[in-house]
Amino acid sequence: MKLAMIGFGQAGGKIVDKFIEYDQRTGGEAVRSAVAVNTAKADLVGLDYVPEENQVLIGQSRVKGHGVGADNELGAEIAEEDIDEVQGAVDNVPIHDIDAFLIVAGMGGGTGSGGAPVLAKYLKRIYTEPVYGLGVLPGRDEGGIYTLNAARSFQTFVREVDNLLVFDNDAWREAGESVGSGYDRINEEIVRRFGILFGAGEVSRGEEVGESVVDSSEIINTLDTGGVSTVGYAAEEVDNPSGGLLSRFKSDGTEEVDSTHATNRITSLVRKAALGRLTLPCEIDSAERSLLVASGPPEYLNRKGVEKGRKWLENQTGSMEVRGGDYPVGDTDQVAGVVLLSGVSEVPRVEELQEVAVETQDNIDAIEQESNQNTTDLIEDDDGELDPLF
Ligand SMILES: Nc1nc2c(ncn2[C@@H]2O[C@H](COP(=O)(O)OP(=O)(O)OP(=O)(O)O)[C@@H](O)[C@H]2O)c(=O)[nH]1
Ligand SMILES: [Mg+2]
Repeated sequence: MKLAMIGFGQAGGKIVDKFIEYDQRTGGEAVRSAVAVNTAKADLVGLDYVPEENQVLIGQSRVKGHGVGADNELGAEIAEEDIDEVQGAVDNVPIHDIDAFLIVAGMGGGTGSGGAPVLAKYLKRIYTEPVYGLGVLPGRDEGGIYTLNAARSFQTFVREVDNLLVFDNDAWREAGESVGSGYDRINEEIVRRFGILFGAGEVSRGEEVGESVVDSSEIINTLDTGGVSTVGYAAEEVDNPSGGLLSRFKSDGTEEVDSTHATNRITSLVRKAALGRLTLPCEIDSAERSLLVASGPPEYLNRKGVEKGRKWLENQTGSMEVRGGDYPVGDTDQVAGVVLLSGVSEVPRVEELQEVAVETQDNIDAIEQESNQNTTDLIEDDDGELDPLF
């Protein structure tokens, strides 16, 4: 699937940068073009792969290139004011050649969490291609302002995009890890999962064609539920290309992969992917639609494994809308199963954020009421009548 990726804010830019690096490393072609938008100059300078002409510094007159300091209302205002500058970079995207837009942003800060929903709304007005989001939720230990930003921005972002793919930093942090090296590891986990998912559906890359290759329209149909999506992943090392313990010899002396083993491997990887740690933990039977992708050397992929995996996933999710297929990758020694669960509704972390958003709104209302009351008290006469202020 060919994407125009737009990284908004620091996390967004770094993750898009990593996607390009991943594509180059694996020969993938998911990132057709890449744009990075930020209010902080230093964050843009730190990018290695997003081309300089596609790096957009917004809000210069307001924050002088120093970022918005986790003020997501300011982030949203600046995005609205400077949307033409973002459009200038989007003009470089060969729209006829992309299947969708993907806006990537951390939901806890100011620039990405405020700006990403504004950009999504704008792109949807101008273009007919689907606009997806990849939203990164902050860790619970990051503090109140980050949770609050995420709580507010998440709801707006879900509303504006055609589907919001979510990665929850909180489910992926590890004790004792420094923030910097932690993000490097986490970003690697992000691009591996979404890289296989979006890399699928590209048969034009001159690789061997698999038995039932995933088409980008199947990814789009799966994401058509709208709402929130999550991704699972599991992989196993194999000997490539000439087999090992799990292979047998063909009559001409060359080795061949045992197809029963290959089938079982795929179905077990699908189970592990769906039942293991998801990018956003949730009840998998609350998914409306799902898609499974089996990726790896073509010898190790087979239709039967995918079919059995699909049946299993139908049972688990209680949904008939389970799509599936191969993503053959010549140059790898891993077979991987990736499961996309779309339109999930039972997500504890999202419910928690919604509660925070409601509570905060109640607090704001209460404070406003109180200050109105104080103002009223100040200008009320002894007779209880309101006097005009001037
Ligand atoms: N997975 C991941 N998350 C990150 C990374 N950097 C930051 N985050 C998360 O993203 C959230 C937002 O941080 P930034 O992206 O730095 O914020 P910003 O959009 O640049 O906004 P301001 O810095 O406030 O202008 C944080 O709360 C972190 O949870 C990263 O490299 N990877
Ligand atoms: Mg920043």
